[in-house]
Amino acid sequence: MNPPIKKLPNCGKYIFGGYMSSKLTKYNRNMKKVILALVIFATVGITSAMAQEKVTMATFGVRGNCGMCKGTIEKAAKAVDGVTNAIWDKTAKKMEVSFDAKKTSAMAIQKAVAASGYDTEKMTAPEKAYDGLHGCCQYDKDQKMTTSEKKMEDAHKGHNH
Ligand SMILES: [Cu+2]
Repeated sequence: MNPPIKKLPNCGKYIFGGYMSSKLTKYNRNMKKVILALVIFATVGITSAMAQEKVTMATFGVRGNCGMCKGTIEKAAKAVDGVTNAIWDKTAKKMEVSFDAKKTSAMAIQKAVAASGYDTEKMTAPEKAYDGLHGCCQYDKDQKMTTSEKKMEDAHKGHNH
């Protein structure tokens, strides 16, 4: 790998010095390349982030029981084109989604989730899909879920004021 070093009497030092400095320049050139690459990387990253559509977030209620439900619900939502994230809260029976509003809508995501067997705030799961769920996942159809609009009302249900 080393470039051949010519062995000339009394000149060894110079040649070696030249070799070292050429290595150093190479190193500097490589550093420049690395820095340039980083700058390009950062620029491309920033540009694409700016070009990216604004992420829309939505929250809606989804019924379900367990971790298996969570998997199915989130998978169904994420399968919708434009959805970037979906998190279902087992306790609150609530779904949080992030999506590109140019590609999809909260309603379309609710439809997809319902089609997988789970009732959402606005969509009821088809009987067939519900029946196809694992026994432990067949949630109570009257199960309370956190709804985006009726949160206060629900919280105040049971006590009069
Ligand atoms: Cu389940």
